[in-house]
Amino acid sequence: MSATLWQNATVATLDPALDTAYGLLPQHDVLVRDGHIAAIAPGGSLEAEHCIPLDGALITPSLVDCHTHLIFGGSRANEWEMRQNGVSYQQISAQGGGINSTVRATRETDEDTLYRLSVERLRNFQHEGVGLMELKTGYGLNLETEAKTLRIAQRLQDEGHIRVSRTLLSAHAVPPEFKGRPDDYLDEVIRNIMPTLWQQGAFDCVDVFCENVGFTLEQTERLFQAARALGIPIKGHTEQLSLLGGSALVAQYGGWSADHVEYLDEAGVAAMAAHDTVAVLLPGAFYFLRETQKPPMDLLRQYGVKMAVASDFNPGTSPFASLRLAMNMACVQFGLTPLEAWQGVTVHAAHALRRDDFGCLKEGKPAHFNVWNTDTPVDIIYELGRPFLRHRVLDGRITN
Ligand code: DI6
Ligand code: FE
Repeated sequence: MSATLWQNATVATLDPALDTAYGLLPQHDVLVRDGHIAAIAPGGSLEAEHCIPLDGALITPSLVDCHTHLIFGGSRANEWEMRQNGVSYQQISAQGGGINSTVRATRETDEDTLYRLSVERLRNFQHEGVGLMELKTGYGLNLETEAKTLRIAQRLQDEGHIRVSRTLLSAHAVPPEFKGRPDDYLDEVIRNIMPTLWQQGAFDCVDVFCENVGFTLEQTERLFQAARALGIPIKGHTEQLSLLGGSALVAQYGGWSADHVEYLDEAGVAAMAAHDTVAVLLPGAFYFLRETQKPPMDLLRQYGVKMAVASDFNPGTSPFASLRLAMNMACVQFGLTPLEAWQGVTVHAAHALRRDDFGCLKEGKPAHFNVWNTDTPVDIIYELGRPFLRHRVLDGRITN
């Protein structure tokens, strides 16, 4: 049995059971045995054959990005340039732009190329200490390409780049071959795409874009009923651009998280609190779309809804491969405290994925943690661009 002692660290456990901010334990040692945290104890009280002195450096849990659309082909940079030059979104859409331009490119890009692109897009997240990432489909919109996307997600984990949670977002948009027939496409998702891929064990949770420009509340519920019948966990993109009641629906179906939630009302907040549905805040899209309606922060706090923060990395509305940037934006734009932002990418993000192997640091959990070149958690959010990460550790092994 090999054991490693990480000595004299400032340990921000983020353990909700501790009553200090950040669950902070200064001058503590962390003992790792067989890939798990065997003990966290005051410095000098533990021994091991292999010691790594840290001189007060910060240890935190691995970061968790619980909402991304990382796997896609093509680029929409040209569309953004057109928009900045005054071309309207309708004109761009009429020329085949928007989500469906990414769908076309994702279908056309071969699997190895798409995999290599994804590895490249992951790199900055790895440098930021992200250990677990949720990856959505939703740029395939047919069985073949949704399956291809999920194989790539699995391969990113199998080849050691990152741990993944795989989400089926086939109900993201209506693909061109079903243009004007959203219910027929939804039938295809419910009868073919979702059950086929679920039977293969290809994904962990199903998602939907419930919005005026996506799927209606009724269509969303039809998807959730079909998912429930198969025992598939659900979540939703809800209340991003308007109030449809999608978040409350997600909660009623016992959903893991309702994501975006800028237009959420008190009834929705209450439903989420009652069902332990996490509110996933996505300030990157809010910023990039120049939105003005902020999530109801005071209500979320008042009802004790857990809040996560994620990158929403995608080519249309949040092309930012940085969870640290999302943390900063969540603080500056939505008014989160730095502590809330830290909880949002650790304990609450792990809960949004129902993954208790990640989240906080405590005895018995897998040793997924980061060592940073600072002793102050707020530095990671405050001084963007400075590469604070010293080590990214997964299952007790240094991965960088
Ligand atoms: N909400 C969004 O902001 C993105 N998807 C979603 O459901 C947009 C994705 C894109 O434009 O490619
Ligand atoms: Fe999204």
